[in-house]
Amino acid sequence: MFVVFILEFSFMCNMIMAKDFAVQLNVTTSAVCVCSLRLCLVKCEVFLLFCTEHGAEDITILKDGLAFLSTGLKYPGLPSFSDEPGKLYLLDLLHPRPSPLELQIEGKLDLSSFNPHGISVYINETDESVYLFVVNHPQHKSQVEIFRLDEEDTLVHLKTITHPLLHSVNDIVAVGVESFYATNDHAFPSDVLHFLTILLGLPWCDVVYYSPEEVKVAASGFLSANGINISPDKRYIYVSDIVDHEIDVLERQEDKELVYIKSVAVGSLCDNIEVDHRTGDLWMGCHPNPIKMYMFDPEDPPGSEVIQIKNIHSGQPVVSQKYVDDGHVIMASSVAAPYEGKLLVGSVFHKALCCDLK
Ligand SMILES: *[C@@H]1O[C@H](CO)[C@@H](O)[C@H](O)[C@H]1NC(C)=O
Ligand SMILES: *[C@@H]1O[C@H](CO)[C@@H](O)[C@H](O)[C@H]1NC(C)=O
Ligand SMILES: [Ca+2]
Ligand SMILES: [Ca+2]
Ligand SMILES: [Ca+2]
Repeated sequence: MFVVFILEFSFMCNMIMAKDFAVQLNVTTSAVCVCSLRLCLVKCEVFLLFCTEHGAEDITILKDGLAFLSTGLKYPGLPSFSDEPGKLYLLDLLHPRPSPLELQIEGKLDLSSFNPHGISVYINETDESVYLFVVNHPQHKSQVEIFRLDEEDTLVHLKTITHPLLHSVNDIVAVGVESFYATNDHAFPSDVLHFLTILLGLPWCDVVYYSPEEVKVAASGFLSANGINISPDKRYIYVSDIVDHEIDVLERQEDKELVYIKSVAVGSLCDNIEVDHRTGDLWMGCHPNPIKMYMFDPEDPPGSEVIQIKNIHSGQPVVSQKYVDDGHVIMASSVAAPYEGKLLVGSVFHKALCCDLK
């Protein structure tokens, strides 16, 4: 209970200290006035994963239209409407009527405590094998699971990775069959100490590089590092510094360090980042009012917001809001993944939407 209170309080403080608090409140209350909302809403189909609603915290889509969904996250302080373990789903967007297919997991992984969070895919271009990397929190610990996709609906569990530097992992981006960059959303595993860093505005969260040969802090200086992804040319890494309301651009170096290039303000608390394979545009599922996530009230639900950044490497990146919702269609959006005119929107504990972008 104490931890829940601390988390709620920390988010309240962030919101109150945020420079654009008023604007954000407006986003939720005036949601229905935004034209793009109507356009998108009319064309969104709602997927209910299972018959109830278990969230799809992270989603990523391959170039051939296969989408992976991570569902059923249990995160301290946030609602979860299921006692069942988390599951991974596959959705074929090229199918005329896509519907989520549960992925079967083979291997030694304990499925009864499976609690999947951020995900990322790595493809070996030589033999086209697909590796799925999943942040997992059994008993609220942090570890990374690596799977290989075999046949159509089976994931073979290859490896569990734990390391003291990987203490509060939120999301990952795979850069090899056994290597990745991971964000820590807490500066310390302890909620109380983390809360203090947020309250004092200390940007002590980091991004960690992992490979079997080397594990190290690759970048630091984040208030709370959440979503992470990579540019289509693999040169840049994007990190959502969620509490700081910005997306940070970092450049990869030979020695695996990430060098800070710039930050792009997004005016919202953006969670996961997906990158359009063709255009390089960034798409984020964001939380316009996270207080409502922590103090969950079905009568006054948390809203959702999808933000896109075009031309992020230019002198003038274009930040635009592509979808907003006061929570009556989808609550707590955490990811927005584009694919050939379609957009999948997932959420921390609610459902997933499939929208047509027109
Ligand atoms: C909120 O939105 C209304 C209507 O769009 C606008 O008139 C008002 O100035 C906005 N308030 C803030 C604080 O942005
Ligand atoms: C990629 O696949 C090829 C062909 O199967 C294999 O020889 C190679 O070792 C793989 N690369 C990695 C990094 O596993
Ligand atoms: Ca991810
Ligand atoms: Ca920052
Ligand atoms: Ca996240």
